[in-house]
Amino acid sequence: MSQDKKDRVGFTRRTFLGAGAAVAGAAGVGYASSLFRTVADVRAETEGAPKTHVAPGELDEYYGFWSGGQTGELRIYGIPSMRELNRIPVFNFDGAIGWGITNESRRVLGENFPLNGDAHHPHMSQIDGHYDGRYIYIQDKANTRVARIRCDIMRTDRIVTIPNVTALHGLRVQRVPKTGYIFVNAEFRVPQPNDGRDLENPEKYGTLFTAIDGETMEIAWQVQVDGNLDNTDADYYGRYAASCCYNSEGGTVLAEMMRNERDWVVIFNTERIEAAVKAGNYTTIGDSEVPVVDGRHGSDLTLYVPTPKSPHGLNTSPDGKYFCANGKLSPTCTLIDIDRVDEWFAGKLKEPRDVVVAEPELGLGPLHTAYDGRGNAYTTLFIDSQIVKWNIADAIRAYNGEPVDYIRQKLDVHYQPGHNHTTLGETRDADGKWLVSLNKFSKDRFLATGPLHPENDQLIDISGETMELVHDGPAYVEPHDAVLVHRSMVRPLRRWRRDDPYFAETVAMAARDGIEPTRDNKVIRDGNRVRVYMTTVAPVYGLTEFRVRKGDEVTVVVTNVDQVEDLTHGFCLTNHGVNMEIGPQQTSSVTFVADKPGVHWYYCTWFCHALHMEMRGRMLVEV
Ligand code: CUK
Ligand code: CUA
Repeated sequence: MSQDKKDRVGFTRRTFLGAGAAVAGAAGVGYASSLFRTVADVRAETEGAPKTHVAPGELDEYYGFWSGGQTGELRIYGIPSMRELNRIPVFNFDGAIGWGITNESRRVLGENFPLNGDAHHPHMSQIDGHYDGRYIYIQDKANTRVARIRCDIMRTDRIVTIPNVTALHGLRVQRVPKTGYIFVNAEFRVPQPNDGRDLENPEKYGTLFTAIDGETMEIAWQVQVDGNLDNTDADYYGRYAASCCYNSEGGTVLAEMMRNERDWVVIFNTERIEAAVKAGNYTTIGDSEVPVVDGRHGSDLTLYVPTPKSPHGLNTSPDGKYFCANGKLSPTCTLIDIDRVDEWFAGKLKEPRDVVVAEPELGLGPLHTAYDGRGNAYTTLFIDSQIVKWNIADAIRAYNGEPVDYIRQKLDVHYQPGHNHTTLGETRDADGKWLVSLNKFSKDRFLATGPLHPENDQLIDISGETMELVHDGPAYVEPHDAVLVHRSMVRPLRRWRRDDPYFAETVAMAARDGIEPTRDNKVIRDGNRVRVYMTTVAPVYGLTEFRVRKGDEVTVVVTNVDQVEDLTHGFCLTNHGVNMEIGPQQTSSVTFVADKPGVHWYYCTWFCHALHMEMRGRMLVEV
C-alpha cells in the first residue's frame, strides 16, 4: 500500500478504537506507533499478505489449472492472487455458456452424455519436459473418460471413453520427446469383459493401464496388471511410466484391501510395450479393438517394486532422476532411481527393491509430493495436516546409513491436504516459488456456509529457506490436483477465429444452405426442419422475429460479428431450456423442438451494451 493510501485509511473508526485501547491498556509503552498502522497493515505484516497482493490492473504471474473434482469441470486461477479467473466445463453440464445445450458442445460430449463427471488430474502437454501451452488433459473417474482442453480457446475439444476398464483415476502426460501419450490408470477391478457373464468371482477381476495418443485421442494400447492402479507419472526420458497400486490383494472390501503390509509400484516399459503391440503379442477384450498386452507378474514389459503400504501419489522429480511413491498408510515415501530401472530392465539387478534408493519417514498419511527444483521435496501429510519439506539427497544418505536429518521443516496446513503442487514443478522448469496445498477440510477457516464447507486451497511461499503460509483460498468441491504454469507459456486467443474447427461443422451446414453466417439473417425451411441464421451486433439480433410451426425441429445459428474483445452475447430462448454463449467472432448453434404454440421471446444473457435489455426478439410458433 502506498504511504498516501495508508495515510488516508489510517484513521478509520475501527483502527482508532483498536489502537486507542492498546495505548490505554499498555499505558503508552511503545504502542503509540500502532496509531499509524491500519488493521490491513498489521494483517499484512503478520500473515505476509503483500506477497499474494496483485494490485488492481496488474496480472498474475502464473496460471493455475485446477481440477473441479465431482463438479466435472476445470477452473482457471491466477497465482499468486489465488483469484478464480474462469471455469471450463468439461464433463459437466453448464447452463451459463450452454455446455451440453449447444450443438458444438454436444459434438464433443456425445448425444447421451452423462450429466456428471469426477475430474481429478489436469495436466498440460509438454515438449521435452517443458509445458507447450497447447492442451490440458483430464480424466473422469465417474464415467471412465478422458478429455482434452484446447488452451487457445480454453474449451474442451475432445472426450473419449476408455473401454474395458472402470473408474479412471491417475492421469499424466508423456514428457519426452513430447506429449505424446496420455497415461491413465483405471482404479477399480472389474470382470474382463464386464458383460454380465461372470459377477461372482472377484479373484478374476482385473484392471488395465491405458495409453492414449494425445494428438488423435485414439487409444494406443492397454496393459493388463495385477492388483489395481491409483496415481501415475511419466519419466523425463520417454521410456517409463509408473503407477501406484494400493490393492495388491485384489480385495473388494476395505479390510481385504488393507491386509498386505506391502503393495507396489508398477513401472511400464513403453518401448517394450510398443514392440509387443507391433509384433502382434496382444489380445483384445470383448468388442474393443484396443491391443491389450499382458503386464502381470512375470512379464518383461513391467517391473513391480514392493512398497509399504497402500501407496497413493506418484511424482517424478524435475531433475528426471526419481519416481516418488507416497506411502499413505505408511509414514514413508519410496524413492525409485530411474537409472536403476534401466539396469533392472537390462537384467543387471537381482531384486525389484534394488531400484529403491531412499525411504524417508515423513509423518502420517503422505499423499502427494511436489518439488522446488533445488533438490527439495514437499509432501502432504493427510493425517498430520502438514506439509513436510525434505531434502532428497539427504534422504538418500540416510537410507545408506549416514546420520543425517533430511527433514527441513513441517508446516501446518488447514486441514487434511491431498495434492500439493509447485510452480512449474512437474517440468524441467520447476522454479521453487509457490506451492499450493489443496486441503480437503476447511472447518473453521471461513464463514460458515451450512453443513457443506468449502475446501481450503492454501498458498505457500517456498522461495526462501522456510515455507511460509500466505493465503487461504476457499474452493467449491473438490479440487484434487492443479498445475501451475507460467503465464508466458499460455497463449489464449482474444477473439474466435472464423476458421476455428470448434464450429466448422456448423459453418459447413450454413454453406450448404447458401448462408454466409457473418452476414446473412435468414430462415431456411427443409420439411419440418427449420434453420434460423442470425447475426448479433450489440445491441441487436439480425432477426427480431422468426416464425415456425408447432412440432418443427428448429436449429438456431447465431454468429457474433462484433470484433470487440470481451463483447460476448447470449441467446436464451425463454421456456425452452435454451441458453448459449456467442463470443466475439464465434458461431454457436442449438437445436430444439418448437412444441409450444405462442410467442416466445429470446434475449441476450450477457450484459453487452446500455441497451442490452432491449436486445431480444420473438419466436412465433403457429398451431
Ligand atoms: S487423488 Cu485426490 S487427493 Cu484423485 Cu490425485 Cu490424491
Ligand atoms: Cu448482447 Cu446483451
